[in-house]
Amino acid sequence: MLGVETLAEVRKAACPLNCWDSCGFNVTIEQDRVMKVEGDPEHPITQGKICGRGRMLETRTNSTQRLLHPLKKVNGTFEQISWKQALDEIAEKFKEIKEKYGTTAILHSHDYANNGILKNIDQRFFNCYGGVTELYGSLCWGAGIEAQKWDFGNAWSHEPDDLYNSKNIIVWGRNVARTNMHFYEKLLDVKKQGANIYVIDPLFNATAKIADEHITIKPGMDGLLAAGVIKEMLRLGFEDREFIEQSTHGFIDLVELLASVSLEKLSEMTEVSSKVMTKLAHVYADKPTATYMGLGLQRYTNGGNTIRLIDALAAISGNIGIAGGGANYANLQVGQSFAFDELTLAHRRNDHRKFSIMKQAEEVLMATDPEIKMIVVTCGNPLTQVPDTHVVEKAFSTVETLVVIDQFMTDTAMLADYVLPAATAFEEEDLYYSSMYHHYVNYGPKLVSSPGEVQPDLWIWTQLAGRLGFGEDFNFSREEWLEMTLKPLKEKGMTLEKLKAQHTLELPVEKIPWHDHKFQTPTGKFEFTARQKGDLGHLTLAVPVESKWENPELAAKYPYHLLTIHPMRSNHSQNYHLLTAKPKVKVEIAPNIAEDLGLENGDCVRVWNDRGEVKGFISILTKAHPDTINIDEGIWKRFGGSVNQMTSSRDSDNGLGSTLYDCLVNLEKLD
Ligand SMILES: Nc1nc2c(c(=O)[nH]1)N[C@H]1C(S)=C(S)[C@@H](COP(=O)(O)OP(=O)(O)OC[C@H]3O[C@@H](n4cnc5c(=O)[nH]c(N)nc54)[C@H](O)[C@@H]3O)O[C@H]1N2
Ligand SMILES: Nc1nc2c(c(=O)[nH]1)N[C@H]1C(S)=C(S)[C@@H](COP(=O)(O)OP(=O)(O)OC[C@H]3O[C@@H](n4cnc5c(=O)[nH]c(N)nc54)[C@H](O)[C@@H]3O)O[C@H]1N2
Ligand code: SF4
Ligand SMILES: [Mo]
Repeated sequence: MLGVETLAEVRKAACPLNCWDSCGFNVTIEQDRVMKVEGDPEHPITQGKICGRGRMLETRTNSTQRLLHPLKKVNGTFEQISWKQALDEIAEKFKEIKEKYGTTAILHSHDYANNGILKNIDQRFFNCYGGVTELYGSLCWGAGIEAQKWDFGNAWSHEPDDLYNSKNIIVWGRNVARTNMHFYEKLLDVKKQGANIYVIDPLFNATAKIADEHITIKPGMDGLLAAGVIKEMLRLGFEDREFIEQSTHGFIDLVELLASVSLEKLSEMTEVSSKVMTKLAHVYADKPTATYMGLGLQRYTNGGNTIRLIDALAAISGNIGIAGGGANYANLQVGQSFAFDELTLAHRRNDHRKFSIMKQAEEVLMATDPEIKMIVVTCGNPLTQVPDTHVVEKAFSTVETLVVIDQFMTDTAMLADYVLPAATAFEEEDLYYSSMYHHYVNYGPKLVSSPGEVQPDLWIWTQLAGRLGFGEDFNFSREEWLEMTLKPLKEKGMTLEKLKAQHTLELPVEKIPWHDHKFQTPTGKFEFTARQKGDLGHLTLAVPVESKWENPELAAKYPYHLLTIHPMRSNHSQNYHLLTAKPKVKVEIAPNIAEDLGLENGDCVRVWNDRGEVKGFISILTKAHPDTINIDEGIWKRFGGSVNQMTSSRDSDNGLGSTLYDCLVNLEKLD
């Protein structure tokens, strides 16, 4: 055994997954093979603990299901071809399309499956090519980011350890124990020290179990709950007058809005008692109170307004810019630390067109001048992840040429004309960060060789650039690329060399954002009314489109509210095919639905609406808001998915977010 042990080596690395936590890893390697992925105990935030998705990266890397060679679809079946043939043919298409239709006849459809900074080089490629049709908005966090830009001028959060300064912590629509495990660890810690934790969520999730109080709410109604709490704070005289008078704009509009509705009406609509609203008014007044919002609560047609009303609550209670407070949603300061312009060369494009990420499929089908002739997919699986799957499938299967770069034969790859096999994170060097939670950047070295003919995305772009005549724009070593991204940090003493030696570096961010009350809005103040947005800039009491208040007929036909939250053991669609041979669709229902329909655990059911249907097996939740159903997102079509058969491609009130959870359905038992 001794001989075997000496062959193994433990190297520090970083998690590449699109996740709040951006963990540091210790990876065991033996004979050019990843053996085990564990947490790095020396990482300042993640401190040696990682989740199952991180550990599964070993399985993903070593899986026999990996794509190993370039593939081309010929007469409906995939044939293995050489890289030379694949790249020559794809480059030829690029040239032909540019000549005949213009560069925007190509759509770049992508998401952020890998947080490596060099993954953004695909944008450099498309810009140097001349500028293609790109996506705007985000399925993930778009409505909330835009909302905070209107209110504060930017979306910044407090540093993780500021939690130790909070007296009260409101976890608002964030499934912390499942999606943000190091924040959960800290919550356990501060709870021991006496902080009070409140969880506001339609589902009684694992975080609710450790809360002092779980507040259940009708999905999509959180803005109205915040309005009720503000109303109570004003009635009780709890508002921070000094902050409101000196550092905010548009307070009078908010007061007028709240005068137009009674607390009883807000209670009826949110399905939260007015007593709870009064209680929360006391909690917000008992400073410092920190608000930690999740992304679940803004995936609604009223999502931007929801986040803005919660921001307003944090503001009027004087919890902005103070230690232990904050309206914490995301932390764009992290991403803003790097040199993206230099990496992506946006100025090089001559032509440009933008499609909404939510409605990309409809836009492809409707596009004229020019029509979309080719779609290139990177770091995404739109067939399972983009709403309204039927339309997505139609658009992606009718386009003349579909190129998918991925590690596995996903639902999207199945439709492709060319599938190019991409490396995993352990097979290439990169820097990893996340703008969601903490402010450390991690270094991920290349640890093992790729199997088969697999190549990193960067190699693919470099090869194509060479064939298209802008190879010199890609003539850099990995080291040079990485140094390019770190340029703005160099003067602060943060170099690639230092990062490689320390494996992680703390980025220079504001730890307590807005402590000087200087906001990045047009007025320089916190804006209850976003001055430059006209009518849209006013707060409203909007509710989800798919609700009995907006659409009683639809609600009569489809009485249940469908959530499709993030799965425990997979990052979106990435792990289901590796977890078991036959993953099952689990339909979680509130106890009242089981009672009303006489359902038992394990019953086979159909869930449907006008857009589509999914079949699965019942699991009755012990506690959940009445009439609520959840099916975790991410399941592939071949396993009975995707839940996005039923979701809508509408966008949020501010145009930049998805409305994935704004979804009514019906449910019936099958024999
Ligand atoms: N295990 C796991 N972790 C992940 C991911 C994953 O796929 N799997 N994905 C990562 C990514 S990309 C993201 S964006 C984050 C997302 O992280 P989260 O925001 O934590 O996750 P979501 O699943 O989007 O939803 C979070 C919570 O919102 C609640 N919710 C839904 N609608 C409402 C509402 O109207 N009001 C309130 N108050 N609550 C509501 C849900 O019940 C759920 O508890 O997670 C990251 N971490
Ligand atoms: N119904 C519903 N839908 C949702 C959500 C929801 O909560 N409910 N959540 C939304 C959210 S928050 C998000 S962030 C999106 C996520 O949407 P996606 O990012 O499309 O989802 P993933 O399943 O992570 O798919 C990423 C694909 O990229 C591949 N990949 C991984 N690493 C690399 C790489 O380095 N290079 C290349 N070329 N490919 C790689 C993976 O193998 C995988 O097939 O989904 C959204 N869709
Ligand atoms: S998925 Fe998130 S929590 Fe899990 S190891 Fe990666 S960064 Fe950490
Ligand atoms: Mo996301």
